[in-house]
Amino acid sequence: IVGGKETTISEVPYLVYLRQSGNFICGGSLISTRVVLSAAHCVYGSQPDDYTIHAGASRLDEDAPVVRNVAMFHTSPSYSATNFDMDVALLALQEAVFLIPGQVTTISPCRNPPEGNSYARISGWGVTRENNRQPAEQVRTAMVRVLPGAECKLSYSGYGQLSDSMLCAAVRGIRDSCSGDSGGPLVYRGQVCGIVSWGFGCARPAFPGVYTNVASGRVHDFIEQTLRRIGN
Ligand code: 4AZ
Repeated sequence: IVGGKETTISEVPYLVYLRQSGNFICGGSLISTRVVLSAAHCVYGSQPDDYTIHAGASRLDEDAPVVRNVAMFHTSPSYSATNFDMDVALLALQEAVFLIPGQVTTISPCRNPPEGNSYARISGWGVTRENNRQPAEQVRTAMVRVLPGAECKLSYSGYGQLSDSMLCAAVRGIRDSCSGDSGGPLVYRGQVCGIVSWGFGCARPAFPGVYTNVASGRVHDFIEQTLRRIGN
């Protein structure tokens, strides 16, 4: 997170992080006790048994109170590793994350996309400057502006097509998600409306962060159908 501030996991209790082979790689959101919503690019080409999900921890350097293995990935068959269309994945956990009140809770996928120019919360352990290499040790958060669709498209005209499965958010030049925040939530009115996906650099005035638009038809259908299929 660029331009944000430190917070604690109790303020964002649905936020988890993913490790692959022991290394921090991405964020995610608990949408039920056994399912994490994240980005397809966080798991693409990898195996579930290389991953662990860490919940209830504010810091990367502490032992998380809840660590779970991943039973299965569900990635949209429409995911494109070239243009990040449909950058959404559901991670089915081997065991439930027990809900300790006030410590770990779930968040629902968004049904209606946030209106342009509304503000939404992003959070994660990603780098605090574009050129940093190390993630933040303590979880961070920022409020960012959801851009009207036309402003989003205009920002990336010349960099290929933005699809209806994407939305843009940032405070241009000041606040943005960045490397390591991928897979984590953009939260509006208590629901997860975006998944950190991609962008050109971080907090550049001309280039907002791009998020998977959870309420868009194709993304919402994929989430609903997958949850029904795996029995949630
Ligand atoms: C990344 O590399 C990344 N500014 C995540 C978010 C953004 C850019 C890059 C958006 O994971």
